[in-house]
Amino acid sequence: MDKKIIILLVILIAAVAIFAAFELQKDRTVKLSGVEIKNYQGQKLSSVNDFRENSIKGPQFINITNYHLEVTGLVQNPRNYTYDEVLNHTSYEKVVKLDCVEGWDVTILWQGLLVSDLLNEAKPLPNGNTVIFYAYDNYTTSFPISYLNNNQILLAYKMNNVTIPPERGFPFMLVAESKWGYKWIKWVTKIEVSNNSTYKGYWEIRGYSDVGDINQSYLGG
Ligand SMILES: Nc1nc2c(c(=O)[nH]1)N[C@H]1C(S)=C(S)[C@@H](COP(=O)(O)O)O[C@H]1N2
Ligand SMILES: [Mo]
Repeated sequence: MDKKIIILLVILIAAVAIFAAFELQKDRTVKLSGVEIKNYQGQKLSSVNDFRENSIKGPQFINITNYHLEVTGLVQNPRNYTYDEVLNHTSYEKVVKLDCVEGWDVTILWQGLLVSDLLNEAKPLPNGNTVIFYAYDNYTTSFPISYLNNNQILLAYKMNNVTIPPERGFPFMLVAESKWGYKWIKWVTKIEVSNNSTYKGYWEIRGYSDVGDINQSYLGG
């Protein structure tokens, strides 16, 4: 081979290596729009940065100007909310721990609205026994409607007092209290009332428990 070509190749490989090394050095810290709180009523909280990013398609960056949250399916009154319209509901907060099946957990102060308030506005039909959540990355998961109505389940827009960052599910993440992390759907775009009580979401179809209770194994069930 021509000497010049070999030199050029060496330079090219070196450039790629330097670029890759630089990318790896980049700060992986999630940027926040405020000061995250670390304690709540004497309880020590985890940080937004203590999560491990393992989403099926990586972080999703939703443009809020085009965003809508749809509440649809077996309802009398289907709704299509803008981000501000969703925020314009009574807000609630509670400290809840998320347990991922990978073995890590985070304890966070969540702020959001009650899923049951959205459902009440849409007026589920009597045969609507299941609620299917859809996300921007095509992730889905589902719950019995009674779980959402009886446990004050939050659709969160803030964690530790700051707006949920894109990496963690902006604009909305479901706080699926007492359920494994894979039921805590991020980047929620649609809430569908259904009569399909055996619906299986993204991980459920791949063998994870549909009930997904943290006091039971996530495999089978
Ligand atoms: N839309 C969407 N929501 C999702 C996921 C995902 O891949 N896509 N991953 C789930 C899993 S497995 C966990 S543990 C939690 C927290 O994930 P994170 O640490 O990647 O934020 O989000 C859940 N919600
Ligand atoms: Mo997870």
